[in-house]
Amino acid sequence: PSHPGGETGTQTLERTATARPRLFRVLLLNDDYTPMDFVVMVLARYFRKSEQAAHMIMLAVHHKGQGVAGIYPRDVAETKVAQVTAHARSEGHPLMVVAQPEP
Ligand code: NFA
Repeated sequence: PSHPGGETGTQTLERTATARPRLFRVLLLNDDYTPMDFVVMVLARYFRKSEQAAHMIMLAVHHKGQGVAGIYPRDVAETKVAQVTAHARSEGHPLMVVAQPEP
């Protein structure tokens, strides 16, 4: 890169901003009390899943203990965790949602 000032001694190497953000998984954790229909609604509304996909993911969480609702940059993932947690608590459900960095 050229330096119009013509200073010597240091040089900043330019690099096009191609680094991709680290991605985070948003996980839903199973519990014994949150209604299945609420989990399906969450997957459809906050994670843009079809009703059919939402139902399949809900059942996978129910049977396996946890499952991936979506994968996003950190700020998006943390916002979804906060929004879904607030919605669940406002309806009295214990649903747990967490963000976890992709390996
Ligand atoms: N296990 C819950 C029930 O039987 C349903 C559920 C699924 C909860 C997925 C949380 C996550 N009502």
